[in-house]
Amino acid sequence: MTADKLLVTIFGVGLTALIWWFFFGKKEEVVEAKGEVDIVVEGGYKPAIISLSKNKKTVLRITRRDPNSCLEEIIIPEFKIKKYLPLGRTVEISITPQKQGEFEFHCGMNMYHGKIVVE
Ligand SMILES: [Cu+2]
Repeated sequence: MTADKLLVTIFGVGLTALIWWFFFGKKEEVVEAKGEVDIVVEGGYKPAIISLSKNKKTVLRITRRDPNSCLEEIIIPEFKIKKYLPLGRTVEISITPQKQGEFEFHCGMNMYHGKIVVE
């Protein structure tokens, strides 16, 4: 194998790994909230999957940076939460999960999704 072929192969493998990471690795990242967690709203929720402990109060600190009006509301049905998120300001939502499970949250139009995992 010549040097340039080797280089192309290495580049190809690297690119494949990067694409895989982008679509599978990054999105499935679970962030553990230790009493509080920061969530940035920008083209979705970052992080989108948050793990909490049962019976422990957790503060979700949510900051919307996306001017898209679609994301101006956050709804967490399980905790009966519906909050307006002003652009660029941090809104704090406190929740104390009473049971284990996975609970979705989403924007006002149910287009962007995130998940709270209670362990
Ligand atoms: Cu929406």
